[in-house]
Amino acid sequence: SFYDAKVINYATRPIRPVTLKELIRFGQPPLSEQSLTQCAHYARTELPVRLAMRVRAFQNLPFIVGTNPHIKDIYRLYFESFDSLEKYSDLPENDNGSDLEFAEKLKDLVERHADNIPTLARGFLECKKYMNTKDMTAFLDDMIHARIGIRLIAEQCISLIHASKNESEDQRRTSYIGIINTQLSPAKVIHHCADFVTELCEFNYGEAPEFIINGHVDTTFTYVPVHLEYMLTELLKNAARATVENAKKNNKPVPPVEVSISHGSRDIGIRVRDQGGGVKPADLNHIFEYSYTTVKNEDTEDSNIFSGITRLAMQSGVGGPIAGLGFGLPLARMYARYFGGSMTLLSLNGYGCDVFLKLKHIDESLGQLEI
Ligand code: W6P
Repeated sequence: SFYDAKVINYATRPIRPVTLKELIRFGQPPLSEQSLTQCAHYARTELPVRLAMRVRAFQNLPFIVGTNPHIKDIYRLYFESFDSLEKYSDLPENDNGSDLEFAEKLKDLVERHADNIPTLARGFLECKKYMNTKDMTAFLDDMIHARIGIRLIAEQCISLIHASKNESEDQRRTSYIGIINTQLSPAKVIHHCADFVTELCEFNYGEAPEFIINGHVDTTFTYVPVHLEYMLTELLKNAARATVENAKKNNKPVPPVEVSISHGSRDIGIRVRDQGGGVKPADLNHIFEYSYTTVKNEDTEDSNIFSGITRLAMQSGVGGPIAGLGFGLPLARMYARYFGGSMTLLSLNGYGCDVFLKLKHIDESLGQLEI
């Protein structure tokens, strides 16, 4: 049809990768009309291409999977988003008269796609018998990776457009460039996440481990704060859960979780060390798989890889039972890898786990940024 041809036309265009440098370049203060125009132009031309690629990915799923109501919902959402942004893509580069209208469109897009991941998870849970794990993993990896990029572009653009429309003394003083913080303190983020996890843990178990934060606690770097918060919350939740459950099992006091920070020449390192008994060798290779969980599922004997999803969806609210290893860890690692970092788990079976989070910092090369 006419629509298919249009989607294919966009989906086969090359994409421009998103990097922290690129996102910063658009918002380098003082925020000029020109840099804003460049960001809006990038979003207007790039998002329809990326959305069209997502539409194609859904169209390439096995037919029966595409008929699942959850999956069909998300497919429709991508199609409608492509359709509503596509008309902006051919505006001339310096037509910024409609920037605010465009920013509103982007906000709507970001909000409407907020629950995509749990919805997709539910859809694939229902379709697991029609698709093998490898294809499903590849689809989800690709989808989630693309989603991170799409949201970064949209949110950076929204943020810069709004900053430019109400430029105040206040905004010029902050260390933010759009959604990026150029002076993000890992220690502060760890404290914040540890407080949240402590509350969650005390609510669920009546006790929580102490979090010890040491190493380069005064360091700062350039990063997307919400990404770091997501990764750390996920790691601290898992460390705390293993620690408390292991202590209860052995009738021992709850040992602390140690979080160490390093500022290396290439990356910021964060090591989360727990004494939660470690991960069983049989589970070790599955820890970063979608919906694999070591939490025992009481209501079903289905130990399949996707059995954790329904429970995960119920647990997503604050105060609910502490999450297992559902979508949380694979997503956290995806965020770590997005800008060239890594997340590695090492287990001392019977004692505890070390998780190494490494994030590339771009601060050294910022001076050479060509504008
Ligand atoms: C565990 C399992 C795990 C996953 C992620 C982070 C910490 C931990 N500790 O036992």
